[in-house]
Amino acid sequence: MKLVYVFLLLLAPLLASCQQLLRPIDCNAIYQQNKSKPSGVYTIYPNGKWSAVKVYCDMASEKGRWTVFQRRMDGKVNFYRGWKEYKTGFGNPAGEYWLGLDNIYYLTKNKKSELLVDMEDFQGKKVFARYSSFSVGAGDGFVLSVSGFINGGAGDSLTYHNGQKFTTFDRDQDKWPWNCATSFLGAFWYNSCNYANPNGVYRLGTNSTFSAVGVTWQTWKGRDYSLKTISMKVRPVQ
Ligand SMILES: [Ca+2]
Repeated sequence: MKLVYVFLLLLAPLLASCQQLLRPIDCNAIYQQNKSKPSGVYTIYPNGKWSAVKVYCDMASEKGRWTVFQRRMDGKVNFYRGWKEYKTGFGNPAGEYWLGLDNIYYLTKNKKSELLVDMEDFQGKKVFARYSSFSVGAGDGFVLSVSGFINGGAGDSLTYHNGQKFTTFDRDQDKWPWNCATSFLGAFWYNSCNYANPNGVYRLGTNSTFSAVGVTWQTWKGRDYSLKTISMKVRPVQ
């Protein structure tokens, strides 16, 4: 009988590593399994075996390993959505999508993580903003913690949002007397209100009718330029 226990004890670490192989928690785990895997859509398990979700893994930018949790590229998905969908996620992992606040929370919960925000304008110019520390808090606030800005040409439009709760049109948790989500037609960690509006209305570049409602990163292109692409991605710090 005792031998069986010893055997099981020896087996436990092996089983644990099999779990990791079968159910990678994020794109970093997928990369660690096979460092030559290309960028693309993969299934990850941010919170155990029942939490399978498809994501886009960026295995190229800044040495890869990134789990993309937000992506705009063609305006095919409507991002003006309510609390429930921002909590659980929506869209198409091969195209535009939002991974969900619950998943972003699980991805950053137990390990020091960093954030990369890649973006491109309609002239094909690409820049980025990187943050050496990123996490999303527990509970219905989903408070944003972001710091350690590294400039890839985009400027810092996110530090202003540090410490803020997440706001949608049907859940106002921002610092403004009105609701920033209904005023700027997005959903975000609004303060009062924003320098970045990555979940705003997809528009074709410069458009000042209804100011600042586009997919904006103000420190790069100002309030009234809506970006061609933007993606937000997270990975554990090595
Ligand atoms: Ca408010």
